[in-house]
Amino acid sequence: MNKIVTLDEFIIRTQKEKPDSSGSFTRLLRDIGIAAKIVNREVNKAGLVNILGVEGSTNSTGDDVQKLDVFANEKFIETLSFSGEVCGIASEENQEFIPVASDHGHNAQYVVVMDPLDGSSNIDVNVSVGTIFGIFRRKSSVEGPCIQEDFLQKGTELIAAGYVLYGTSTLLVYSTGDGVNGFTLDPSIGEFCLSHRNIQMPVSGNYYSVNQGYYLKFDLEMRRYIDHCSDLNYRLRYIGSMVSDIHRIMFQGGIFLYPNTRKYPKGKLRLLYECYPMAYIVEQAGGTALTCKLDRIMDMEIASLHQTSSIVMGSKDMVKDMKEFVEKYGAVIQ
Ligand code: AHM
Ligand code: MG
Repeated sequence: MNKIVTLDEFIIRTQKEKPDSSGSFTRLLRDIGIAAKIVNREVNKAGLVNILGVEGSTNSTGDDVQKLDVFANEKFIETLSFSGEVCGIASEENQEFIPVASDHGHNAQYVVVMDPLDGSSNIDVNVSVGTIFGIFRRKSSVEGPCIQEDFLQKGTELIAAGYVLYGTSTLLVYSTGDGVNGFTLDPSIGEFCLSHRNIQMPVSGNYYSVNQGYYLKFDLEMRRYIDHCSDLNYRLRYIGSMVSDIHRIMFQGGIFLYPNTRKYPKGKLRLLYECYPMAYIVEQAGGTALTCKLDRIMDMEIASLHQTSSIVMGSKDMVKDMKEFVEKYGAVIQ
């Protein structure tokens, strides 16, 4: 029987191999794992919310029943704030970044960006949701509080990123820049255990994932590419939770698209909290992540915390095909 490798063991082991490892990054990654477990517990109880009390009300034990995305946001912020390794957090749920008080974040070198519960439309109906996170080394001096520039870094500056999928099982997938590994939560021991070592995305596949309901609002080149996917009998899968949709593609190959629409001319998904970290993981697994204008997501300049982008990512050869459609039809007046 193979020995189980827990997330904590794996993090310690792999970080020890790095010559300049101080231990603080190790502790930060472990804390993200802890926050994910706490959120997972609540996600699993979500179906009981109408029995235990309606969201926004007070339940029988006198506690406020919170919306799950608010709960997840609070838990991640709380756990990271007390870790001592983080000087600031930027969350999709908060307009501004949150500096960590100096007694907890004293000499802390990292900032975390996150979407605590992505796929929010799925929450109330028990369909998979996820957490997305990215870690940057701060730009500002460790002597003072964090500043906006610590967060407004390009995807190429990420030193780690990952996601948690709260699905049929709960998985934590992350990378520190040398491949992608996945850990499945074993509820019987309450530990994330290494289940998917060195994940490699297939170079091609036959799944495409896009909100086809917006088809008429997409630019011509995207419509032509989607027609092409349909012509080839690719299988359409769209959960409405990017983490879940990308997770399928990580293992089975495929392409995920959230193009600009008339409603969202610059795209809907947030560069900092969603696009950069997922692009980091996809690239680390051998895939490609571009905007619909064919710029590499990781190289996109960022000017504000909640900046959005169009995005197309997935299997290398499929993104290459999509590129040809943009090159062919992109300049055509519609
Ligand atoms: P959220 O952060 O508010 O949950 O929005 C992000 C989600 C993605 O996970 C998903 O791919 C997309 O929004 C779904 O949007 P739509 O319903 O417009 O297709
Ligand atoms: Mg989101």
